[in-house]
Amino acid sequence: MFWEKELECMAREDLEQLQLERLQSTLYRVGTHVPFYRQKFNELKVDYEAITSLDELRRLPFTTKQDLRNNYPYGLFAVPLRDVVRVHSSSGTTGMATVVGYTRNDIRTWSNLAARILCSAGVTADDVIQIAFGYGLFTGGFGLHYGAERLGASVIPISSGNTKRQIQIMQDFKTTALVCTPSYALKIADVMMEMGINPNGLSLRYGLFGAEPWSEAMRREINERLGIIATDNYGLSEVMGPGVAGECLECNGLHLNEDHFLVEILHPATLEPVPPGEVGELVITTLTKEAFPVIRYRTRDLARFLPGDCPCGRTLKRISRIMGRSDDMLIIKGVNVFPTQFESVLFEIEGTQPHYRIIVERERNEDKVTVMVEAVESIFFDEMKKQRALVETIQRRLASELGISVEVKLVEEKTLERFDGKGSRVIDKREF
Ligand code: DLL
Repeated sequence: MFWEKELECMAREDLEQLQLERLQSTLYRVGTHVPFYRQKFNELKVDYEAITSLDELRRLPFTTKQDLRNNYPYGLFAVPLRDVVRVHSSSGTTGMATVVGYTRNDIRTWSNLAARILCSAGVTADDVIQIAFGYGLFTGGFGLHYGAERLGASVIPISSGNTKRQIQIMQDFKTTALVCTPSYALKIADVMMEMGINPNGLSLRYGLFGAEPWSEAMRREINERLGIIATDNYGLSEVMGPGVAGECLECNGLHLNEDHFLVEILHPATLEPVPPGEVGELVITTLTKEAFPVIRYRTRDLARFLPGDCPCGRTLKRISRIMGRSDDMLIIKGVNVFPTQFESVLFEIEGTQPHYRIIVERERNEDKVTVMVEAVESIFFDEMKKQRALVETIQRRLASELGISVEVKLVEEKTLERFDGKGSRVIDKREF
């Protein structure tokens, strides 16, 4: 099922021609309207009007989060405020927030791309879609809301939180698609169990999750517990919000909306392209944004291009799940690991619940990692031997798959805090 088949299934040659034309007009837009870019182009002696191939993208300057902060709040806008109909702000998980703006056309494009994401993940005009992302400065709620309306689905703009009410509404309004963070989907599944509600008795069929890293193991868990098909979708406010990339029902990587975004995958240190199929940092250039175009924005998000064609027929390139942000990577005793790698191991072990925390400390000049994980209730009534065996299994699996030794603490069910929005499962107490 396609939203814009002629664009989603374009021949590569035609797509590249479209990208080049759009890149040229974006460069003109920022070169003439944004002093920051005009200055950067001058410094690097880039004549943006002479860019005639996509390969020349590599000559263009990067944009970083710091550049956005230096130009807070409106310095990078390419249109006067009079033409801006909406502002949003990044969640500011890693420091001061940044502000982004949209023209009326930008909102139209965004709604269209969000509709494209929803449609490829199975949602149609016949669906009742519950949007449990926060509405506000965060782009998740409004972005997917406008997309769902554009698609013609019936939208329940419930926002996040108040989980029991979410479930009540899901039951009463016969919700067929749930949109939120994967962490919140798990919380909803937990609370549903507590309320004695069987998800099979609901109308829920699809779940579209994003805004934070998650693992294949977590997808399986959510699919089983809610009885749905869960897909992943990716975006960031600096570039637009949700709608940058999303999975189709093949559930095998996220199609990039390449007609609106040029995506490079670069080595985070050398900033050279990584060899095909290797993991690197996504660097994104917007091709159609009017109010807030960005050139080579360094997202810090790590992923790889997936090879091969997708059986769905879309020709838009796919990326893997986002493994994490380069700033989330933990270096433990010199080994690089991402929280999602812990998650993949923990979710596979019988006797544990999908709730955990990773605590990193420094003791006598050595990194020490403690993993707190919720265990099924029965284990605490069993002999100590069983608890010990579970702890040892977790330690062994983490050691063999991540190459680090950790302490494991089993905690009772429901002792770790749940998340309504983006989860944060790492507590790093080391001082650098
Ligand atoms: O999280 C936009 C969004 C809303 C995407 C709803 C999808 C659904 P920000 O608050 O600016 O925007 O945060 C962006 O979140 O750089 C990634 O690190 C992370 N992120 C977003 N989607 C995913 C995903 C929204 N599917 C930051 N997988 C990004 C992993 C994700 N990380």
